[in-house]
Amino acid sequence: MDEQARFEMFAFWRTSATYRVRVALNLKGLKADERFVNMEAGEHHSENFLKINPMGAIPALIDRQAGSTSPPITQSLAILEFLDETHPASPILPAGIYGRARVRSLASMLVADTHPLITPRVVTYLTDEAGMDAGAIRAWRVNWFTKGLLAFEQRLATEAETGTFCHGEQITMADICLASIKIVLPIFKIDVVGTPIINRIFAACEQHDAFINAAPSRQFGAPV
Ligand SMILES: N[C@@H](CCC(=O)N[C@@H](CS)C(=O)NCC(=O)O)C(=O)O
Repeated sequence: MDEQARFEMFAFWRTSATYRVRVALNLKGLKADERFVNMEAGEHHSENFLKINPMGAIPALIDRQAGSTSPPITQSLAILEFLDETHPASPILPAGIYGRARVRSLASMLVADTHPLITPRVVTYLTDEAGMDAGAIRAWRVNWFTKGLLAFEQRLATEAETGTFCHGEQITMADICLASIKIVLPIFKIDVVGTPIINRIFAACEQHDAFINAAPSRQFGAPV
């Protein structure tokens, strides 16, 4: 029988936020036993899951070190920081304080200012309460993905720290968050044009096993 992994993660195959954590775990050579939360069946709204995350959002990570179990850690960026603090090898933040601030800022542009606008809970509200039809929902998604990615591209194009990856030659949280947005665009059949640096960086990430193995299509529950 396989040894129990140190981490337990509440996950669903196609979620962008879970992908971020999977990439970070892979980069650091860590494993998590995944607990499948079927979002299509609404399991993230179940009483049991709301005890894990009252926001009803995935992922949530539990650290079960020998002899103790952590409270659920939610919010992918908080989880990435937690993993980086507890497992500093293969860091996902740069060494300098200004670099760290830049990487956190880039990551937040996508995780805090872009992705939340296209989550199922927002789209459900827009459809059911605001009466938006499929065309209006598509325009909404295109708008927020485009605004977020073009602003991100502008920073990459104008800031000297940009390298092979978003911040120099090392994969950081900014690359993880960027890839987490790029991987969901095809699901929505959206193509944001005018982002050559983003495309180059994403192509570099896609060569890396940590990203390859985190691909939604490779996860339990993904359509064959
Ligand atoms: N800011 C959160 C976002 C979590 C989140 O919204 N996850 C999505 C899947 S990518 C979710 O569970 N959505 C449920 C819903 O919107 O109802 C994070 O980065 O962890």
